[in-house]
Amino acid sequence: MNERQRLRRKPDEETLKDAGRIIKAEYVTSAVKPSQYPQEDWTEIAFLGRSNVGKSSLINSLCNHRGLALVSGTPGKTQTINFFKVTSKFIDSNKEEKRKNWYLVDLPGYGFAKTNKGSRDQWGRFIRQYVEESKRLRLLCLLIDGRHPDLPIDRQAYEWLVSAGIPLQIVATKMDKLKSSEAAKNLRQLTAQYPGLSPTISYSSLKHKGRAVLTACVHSILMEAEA
Ligand SMILES: Nc1nc2c(ncn2[C@@H]2O[C@H](COP(=O)(O)OP(=O)(O)OP(=O)(O)O)[C@@H](O)[C@H]2O)c(=O)[nH]1
Ligand SMILES: [Mg+2]
Repeated sequence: MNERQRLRRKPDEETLKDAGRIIKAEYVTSAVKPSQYPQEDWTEIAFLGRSNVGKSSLINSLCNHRGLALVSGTPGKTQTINFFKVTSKFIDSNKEEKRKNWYLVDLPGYGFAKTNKGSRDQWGRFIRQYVEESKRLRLLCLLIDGRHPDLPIDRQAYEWLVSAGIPLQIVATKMDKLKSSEAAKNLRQLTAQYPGLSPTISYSSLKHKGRAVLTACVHSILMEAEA
């Protein structure tokens, strides 16, 4: 784990209050190779996780935009790298209001059992190429189902991303499905086994819980990118 990936503190109330909000989000393009990536020089923040982990739901919840990313009952829906232009409004370190455009990058999910070997290899190539070639990727949010904190496939993804040197934030999804004692235990486990920029963020897209904390995390990266 390098300096950019080190564990930080959980944001306090003051930070959350000034965290700002996402005021606009729209789909821009889908890509399967670098020549198709959009060209604007905006910070990119990517979202990745096992297929069906709740990635599209979380993107819609975070951006407060139902229908932005396609939610489905059939795993393996997202097969391309999808770029969304997002506009955020937040208070910067000088207490001034700022608007900033960035790309939210929706990466195809991994571990879909029915995917054949050809598609799995293609998945690896897409992601590897994106992660290794994108010059503007500043944070990758790795989504892990809060009910299943120790799946080997998530460990593999985590270890590969750490070795690729990308700053990571772990986000536990579908937390509304857990009792509070189990939720606390699984969050502790996730933070201990998968260190990231800050402790694992607990998220429920159904209840929009965790949105302020994740927004604060994303906006702190945008502010840093500006500095
Ligand atoms: N209860 C609950 N259900 C959720 C939550 N997030 C997602 N789901 C459900 O989980 C299923 C998969 O959600 P998606 O958001 O499509 O998951 P995905 O990771 O984008 O899936 P693929 O793109 O197909 O790999 C859907 O039936 C969602 O309604 C959540 O926070 N709480
Ligand atoms: Mg999806």
